[in-house]
Amino acid sequence: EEKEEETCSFTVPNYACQRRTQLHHHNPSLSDALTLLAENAELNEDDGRAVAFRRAAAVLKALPAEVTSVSQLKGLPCLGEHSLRVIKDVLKDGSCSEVETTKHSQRFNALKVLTGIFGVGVKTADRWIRDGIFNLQQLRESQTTLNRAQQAGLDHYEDLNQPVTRADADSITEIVQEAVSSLFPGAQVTLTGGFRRGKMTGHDVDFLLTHPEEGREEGLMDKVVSWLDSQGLLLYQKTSRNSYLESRDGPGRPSSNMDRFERCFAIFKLSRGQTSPPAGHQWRAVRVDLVVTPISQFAFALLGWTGSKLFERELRRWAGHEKAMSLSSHALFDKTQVINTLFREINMWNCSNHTRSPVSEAIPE
Ligand code: DCP
Ligand code: MG
Repeated sequence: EEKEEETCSFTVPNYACQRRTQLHHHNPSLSDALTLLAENAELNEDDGRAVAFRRAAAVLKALPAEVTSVSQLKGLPCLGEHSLRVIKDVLKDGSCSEVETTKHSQRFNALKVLTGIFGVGVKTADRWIRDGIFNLQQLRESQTTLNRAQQAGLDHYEDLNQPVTRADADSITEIVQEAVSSLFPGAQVTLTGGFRRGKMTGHDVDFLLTHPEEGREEGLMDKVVSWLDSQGLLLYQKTSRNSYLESRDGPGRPSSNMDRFERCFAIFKLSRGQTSPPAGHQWRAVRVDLVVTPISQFAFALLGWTGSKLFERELRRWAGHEKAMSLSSHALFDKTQVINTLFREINMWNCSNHTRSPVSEAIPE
């Protein structure tokens, strides 16, 4: 009887957004191995493979006990041949040669260090590697021209690759809160991202700003950013405006991963007293994202910005495949109704112009 229990297999729902996943779980060595391969795939712009490894890692994180044999995984979703091979190796030898080779490869490490610079993506990092630049020292010594973001990223590399603590996040929340409520009474600040999920550390601090009256959020970002800047609290900032209505994937087509809210990518200068910078330092640099949303889209923005990235991706996939709905950080659409509305509009246009006979609706309501 005991033996049967030992080899008893697990079941988990198909989509990550249907599962409860704890930060601390039973299979860290397996999920770490798969996550490293996902990271490597991302650094090599192989998104399909990256998502497959991320999904496999997420399944292992959701299991109620430690896996001791691959036979327990029979019938679980998201575990492809490649992931199963990695799992089998780790269970048998404690490590997987593909993971070890990747972990020690020059290209993987160079890509990690270079994309670890704020403002540097995989394309830039890959170009630098082809130019013989593999680390920060080589980058500093080279004649490479950096843009403003990359220069700030390189200047504050140490700080920005140091985890942001909950205390840092709280200090920054206070600062942003103070700025917003003195400049825009009634406007609201909400901490999102990993800290909203209860994580104790993160790579940045994410905020949503809104105003309970639609339209009153206009001008909020400019004022807040100017105030923060005038107080000497910003080491870097770049603000992009809201482009939702004019975008190709605008209201009816929320397809792209990136949302289109007005957004500020900033690097805060957080002083001693506000938090605990490294010993001997008076302040530390912290990455902060500020996003402004009209109240009518706030719920979707809050859901979309709480993460994790895989959770959001899976929630959208579930909405699309299982509910025929389209979810973004801006809105939730019933796809059948959107299509029918389109057909109705075409018919109205055709009939009023007497050009064609009506087309039928695609999906009966
Ligand atoms: N997000 C998104 N699409 C974007 C930007 C963000 O879906 N273009 C969502 C998913 C993220 C959340 O917003 O979980 C915040 O982004 P972060 O990159 O800051 O991720 P986390 O806050 O989850 O992680 P960390 O703790 O490392 O900051
Ligand atoms: Mg974050």
